[in-house]
Amino acid sequence: MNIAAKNLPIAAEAAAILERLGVERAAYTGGDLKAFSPITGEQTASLKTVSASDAAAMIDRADDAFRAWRLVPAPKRGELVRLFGEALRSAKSDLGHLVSIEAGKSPSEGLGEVQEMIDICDFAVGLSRQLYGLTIATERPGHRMMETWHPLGVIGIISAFNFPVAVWAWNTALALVCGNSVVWKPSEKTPLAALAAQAMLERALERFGEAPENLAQVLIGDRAIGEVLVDHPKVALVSATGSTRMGREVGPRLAGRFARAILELGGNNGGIVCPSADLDMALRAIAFGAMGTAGQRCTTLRRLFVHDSVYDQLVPRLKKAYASVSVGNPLDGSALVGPLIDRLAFANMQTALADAKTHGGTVHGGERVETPHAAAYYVKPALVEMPAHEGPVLEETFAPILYVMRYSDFDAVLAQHNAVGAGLSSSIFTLDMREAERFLAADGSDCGIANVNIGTSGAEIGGAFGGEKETGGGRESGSDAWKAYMRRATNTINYSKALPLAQGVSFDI
Ligand code: UN1
Repeated sequence: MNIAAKNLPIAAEAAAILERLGVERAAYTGGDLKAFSPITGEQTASLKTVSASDAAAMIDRADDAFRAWRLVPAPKRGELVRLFGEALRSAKSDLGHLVSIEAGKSPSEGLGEVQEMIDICDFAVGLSRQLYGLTIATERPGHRMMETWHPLGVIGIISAFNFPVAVWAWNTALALVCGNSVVWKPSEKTPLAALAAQAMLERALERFGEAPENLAQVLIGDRAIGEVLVDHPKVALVSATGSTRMGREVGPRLAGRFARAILELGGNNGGIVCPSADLDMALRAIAFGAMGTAGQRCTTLRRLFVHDSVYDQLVPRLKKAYASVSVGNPLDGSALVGPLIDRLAFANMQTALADAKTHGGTVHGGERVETPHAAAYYVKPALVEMPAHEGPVLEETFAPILYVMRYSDFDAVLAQHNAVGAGLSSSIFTLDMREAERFLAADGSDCGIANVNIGTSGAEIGGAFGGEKETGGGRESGSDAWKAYMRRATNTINYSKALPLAQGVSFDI
């Protein structure tokens, strides 16, 4: 971390980083969108926003860029993403620090977010030589059948405050190697990190030299600007991260114009601690999963089912960890839990805790931690012992609340684990291979991510990221997620002198 910068007020620190990263001052001064740091609650900048008509024109220009970029060979497109990864490597500490300033993450988590960007760049560079189609056996003699993957169009990205730059990078790195242009609407709560990340891509574009203008653009603005992206006929795919409520609006609008959607919505992630679990390991995994990033990851552990036989060993230790965890300014030293993003997040947390009490829950923690900054919202993470799987337990509250419940029967707990709307991430802690395999089987966890002996959060690049049910069904970043960013053509070529018809049909004229 930049020790010298510590003495600067947070706004000056952010400005110094932006300047080092080459973002023009005019972009974040004198505008109408105010940016804040949740660390102190103070204003960091005021950004210029775009109007709806500007946004539409920018999307039109992105379509022009797409038409040129799609003709650049994929491995060459990969070279741009390789340069992007290099720019990110050189800016890692500055960008990580800015993520901490804007999202309130610990230095290690801020840097981790940038590392995740670098990792997806490496992944995408390799992918740029592996956008494979199949050759398929055909029933017709003298014919060849194959599939080809082509670039798709303008890709719209709507990202959330909690991963202000990594999720954009997941989408952008894949979209670019797949031959698409990108238009990004970042969260209004973290626009400075967006400007900085965009500047890194622009640095790469400059070094690359031959990319069309407007290949990647940022739309700074409010919800109405996001709507322009969702409704614009030239946007072929929108990848949107946010609440299930947001997805319920975005999904049908995209479907209405037959555009593609990658939806990364809420998570209400569960963990099961079985009788044979390594409790030391489970304790650490649960602590990071539930309290890390102040409970503001979509993969945060929110529901914990503990077997009766180990409940009285594990839960007192967990309570101790909750009582002693350091909460405070994440840039000041060793605090593991930083602030909530804003007052509303704090209010939502308090509402959920009050609701939990009316359902018979016993709440440990959850109170505000006072700091000199009246507009910053720090809380003690809350561990809530619940008598039943009901009430607020069934909903995602984007705050550090872990609901803990007892169980005695494995089949019953598996059913309960799956009995929520969301289906993002899940974990089981067990040394019993029957339980572990059952959790991963067709009748096990119904989530897009199912883990054994690790927590629900902190997925790495390489695996497909996303979830089922109300999480929206989208997959990003790893595995074959790239296919969503391309269109598939099936090609059948006849190199014979006859014209046999498939299915033995005859049509002789
Ligand atoms: C998110 O919270 O939107 O698995 C993304 C994780 C991170 C990504 C989280 N790699 O927790």
